[in-house]
Amino acid sequence: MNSEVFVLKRFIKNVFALILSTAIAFSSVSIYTYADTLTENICSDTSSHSYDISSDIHNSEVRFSSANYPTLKACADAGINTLVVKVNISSYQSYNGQQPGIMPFVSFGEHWKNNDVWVNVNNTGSYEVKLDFSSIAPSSTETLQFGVQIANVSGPLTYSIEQAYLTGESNGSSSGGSGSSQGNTTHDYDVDIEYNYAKLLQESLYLFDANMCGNDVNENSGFTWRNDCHTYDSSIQYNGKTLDLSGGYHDAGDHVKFGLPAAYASTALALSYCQFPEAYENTGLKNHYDRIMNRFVDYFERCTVLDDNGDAIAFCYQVGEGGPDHSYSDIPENQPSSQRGNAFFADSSKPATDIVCQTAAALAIHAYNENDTTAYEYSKKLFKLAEGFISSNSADKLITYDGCGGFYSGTKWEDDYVLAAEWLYKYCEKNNISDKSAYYNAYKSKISSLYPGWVWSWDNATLPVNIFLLDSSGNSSEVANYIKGAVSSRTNSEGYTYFDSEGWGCARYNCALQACGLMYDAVNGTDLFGEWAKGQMNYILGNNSKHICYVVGYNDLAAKNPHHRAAFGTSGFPNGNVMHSAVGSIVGGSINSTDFPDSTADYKTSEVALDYNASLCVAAAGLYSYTMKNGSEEEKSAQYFLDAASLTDEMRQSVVEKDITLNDAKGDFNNDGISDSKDTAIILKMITSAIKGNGLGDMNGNGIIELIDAIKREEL
Ligand SMILES: [Ca+2]
Ligand SMILES: [Ca+2]
Ligand SMILES: [Ca+2]
Ligand SMILES: [Ca+2]
Ligand SMILES: [Zn+2]
Repeated sequence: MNSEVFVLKRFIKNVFALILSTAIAFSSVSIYTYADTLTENICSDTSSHSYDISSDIHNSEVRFSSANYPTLKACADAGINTLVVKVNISSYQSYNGQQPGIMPFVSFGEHWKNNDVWVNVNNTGSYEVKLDFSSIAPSSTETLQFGVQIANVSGPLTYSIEQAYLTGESNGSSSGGSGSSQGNTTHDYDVDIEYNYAKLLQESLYLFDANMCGNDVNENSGFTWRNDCHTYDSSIQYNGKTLDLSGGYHDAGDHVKFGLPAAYASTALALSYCQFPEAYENTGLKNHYDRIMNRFVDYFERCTVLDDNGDAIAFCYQVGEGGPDHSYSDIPENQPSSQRGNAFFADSSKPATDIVCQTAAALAIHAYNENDTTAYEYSKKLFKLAEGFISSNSADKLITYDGCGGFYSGTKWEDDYVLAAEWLYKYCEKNNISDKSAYYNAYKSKISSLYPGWVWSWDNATLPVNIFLLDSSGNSSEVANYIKGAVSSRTNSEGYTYFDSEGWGCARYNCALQACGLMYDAVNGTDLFGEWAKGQMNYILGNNSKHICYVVGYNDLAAKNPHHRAAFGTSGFPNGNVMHSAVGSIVGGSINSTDFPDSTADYKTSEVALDYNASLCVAAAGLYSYTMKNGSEEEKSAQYFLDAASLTDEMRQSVVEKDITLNDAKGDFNNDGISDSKDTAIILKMITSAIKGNGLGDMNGNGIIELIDAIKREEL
């Protein structure tokens, strides 16, 4: 695995907002109102301007304002929903080999939003860019500016704005208000698939078994192919204290224990049970859920460093590092401590307010669900630790990238802070604890500025914070508006709604958007998103033009080559010869199913991860509940979970027993094109692990995997 190619892993494009303080801006304010009142010119200065963009800025932006439409609310009231800008670029250079591009945007209060619209610039000339901003905070009364940013350029840059205007042109295609339901957008591809969300939920929990870490994996993982690993995490130093930070879960196909996605995954899992308890209780899955959730909680509690008074002074937000971990390319059980990397702690010198708050939220929701007083105490301690960070640092110094930069670089902590405050409040209210007023005040201090601005992810909780409001001061109706806006502007020709962050994890974001729609309905007693979510999930299960199912092991159409080193069972990228089936894990997938190669080497589309499966769990649980309430008799009867015996068989099946094309004539069992000692190692592993290879590794063809086969491979 090449560590360099992981540098931008799961990085999201809206980080451009961060660099705006250094942007160059000029403003043109003369307003011409056309006869058609829905079209308003907002730019009078069409002359060309030249800039010498210094190397540390590499972008330039122009801003406009409109006296008639000074806020997003004024736009929404008048039916204005689209910004159109024509930019003529007469000279530019790309910055550091990166792709130059143009982004139309709106800016209001502290917010900067472009709905991820980006147009590549590959030549000089004229470009027209459009931004449909109807889903962005339509009730905001903060001062509004419109603009375009030209990014990834270095000077000299010369361009003019030929035209900039506002229109109501997308009215016809944009969705209605929060009152009308979002119908199914997918097509029927006539595929014979069972749409069983109970089985889907049951299997999706097993990703957590595949990713268990510690000295008790052997006895706890549902997969026989997982064993104890990284046991040396039990002795980690922090300021003279020795901490046992073994346990928990690997992040993805790699083995680092990253803070943000673990906090997200446990938050999502706890919310799935909180909102849809029947999905676990009616299907016999509560025990498995408990085993997974308790492991997260136990790990987070041990990651919390207490002083003699029992107050939290630090929180370990990461064990292991991407660099050394990605230069190691074998199963977790064999990873030496020399390729583990360091552990990282949030404390007064390195506040990681987003991670600490998101973890506090997970613990608070778990405490609320299970009446777990210890989890509540730890949630409270972590929230207090975060409040200490906030009171002694300026707002822009409250996130650290130490150890996780380039992998999970958080951009905002206020969302996580409010999510934690909401659930601490709910726990206190349920248990008559007077501390609830402090949590209410914390919530109140931030909630009105937290507009839904991106799908729910490890970096952005603005959708869920506006679903679980404590009063009417949030942006509840904008949750529904945001989801409908995303469906209208981000749906492919097959009806699948995609979010794409540099190509990573489309299916995960799709499930997270489903999850938000289904939770919104559950909280508000509405029925806006059930049919739409069902169509999306059925697409994921194989109802698409390529007939590909993105959930490993769910059916015969399922992806067979997830990027997951433990499942590889061997070193390298054993495409086609993945040894173990990581049943239940959802791969990243692609924007269009026709672009999905099902290859271990294409990790942007094939990797699996904690946050991916947690999003899947919420959506699957929500769809189970929705179907049992609203489905036809046929749909309801398709909802059943597998009995323990058949589940065990399925879970423990090895992919090499299936119809994989083997390349064993040359002794190249991991399909990396060379026959070498790695292939011998596969034979040796098969001898000791009782995996039956259907011919794989049987060099002398006598039907038995034995030492002589390894020797024959070595003789090649
Ligand atoms: Ca053990
Ligand atoms: Ca955040
Ligand atoms: Ca090989
Ligand atoms: Ca043999
Ligand atoms: Zn491990």
